[in-house]
Amino acid sequence: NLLNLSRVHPHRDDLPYCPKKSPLIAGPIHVSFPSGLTEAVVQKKNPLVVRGGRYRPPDCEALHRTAIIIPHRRREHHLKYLLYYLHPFLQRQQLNYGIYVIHQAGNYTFNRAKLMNVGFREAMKEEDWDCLFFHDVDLIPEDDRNLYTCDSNPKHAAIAMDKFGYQLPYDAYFGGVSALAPEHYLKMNGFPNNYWGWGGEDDDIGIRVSLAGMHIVRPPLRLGRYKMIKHKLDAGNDINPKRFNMLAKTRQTWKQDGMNTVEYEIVSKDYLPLYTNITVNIGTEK
Ligand code: BGN
Repeated sequence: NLLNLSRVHPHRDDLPYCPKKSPLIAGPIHVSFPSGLTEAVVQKKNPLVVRGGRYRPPDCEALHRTAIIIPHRRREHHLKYLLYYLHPFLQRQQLNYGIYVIHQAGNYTFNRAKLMNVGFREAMKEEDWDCLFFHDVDLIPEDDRNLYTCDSNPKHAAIAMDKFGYQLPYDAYFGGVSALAPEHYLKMNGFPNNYWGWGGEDDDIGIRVSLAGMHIVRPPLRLGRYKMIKHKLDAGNDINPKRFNMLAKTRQTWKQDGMNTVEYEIVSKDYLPLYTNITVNIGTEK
């Protein structure tokens, strides 16, 4: 059982709990992409972040433990900016947090949702996280009142992206950044493993939420704002032509494909200064 495997985080008795509402939250963030940014600069600006990209507030015991799961391949440039904004953002929210980058090994077609399943399992082995944020590498939150904590139902956080005119593109949209408690994740059998290439997997995940008897919650539109780092469709992430057919069958497939069937091999796990890097071989389409 995944949840039993996780280590229970000991409470630091000497510290009071953090307040319900962090006094460090500042509201809107001006997001720009300074040239010449390096990971060394990000490290310098975040002296309390420790090995593996972990942090706990220094003067209070956090009320929430959030893991950030970032599926990744050949987007180092984006990752650097995300880390630059995300570390201070999470610290202002007084969270106990860890950042996991799940790096797909090899050149085979990208599989975002399967990488998320890997991230869930590997992160839960390390810590009793009470919330997981599944986070695209190219989305920067623009307001720190958009709390990186979980709700009683799965939460869609990236609801107002600049590329969609700061509106939800369609009612069922569940892409970009979403937050699930471990119980939610297991209840919906995690995410699908068989969406190779761009598109549809986030819609499948949204359908799973309702098939598992839950519903999507969202922060207010003025807070769930994100700036997307501009880029072209990546090589190795072609549009998935099968996505329409697959989506039509989610109701029949979700219990047979997901967390209960995910197979992969860890290639390496590195506790880097700003994040835990997990390189994984997730195989190829069957
Ligand atoms: C949708 C995609 C999502 C994507 C959003 C926003 C599909 C499935 C066929 C209906 N869904 O159209 O995956 O996140 O656009 O770009 O392609």
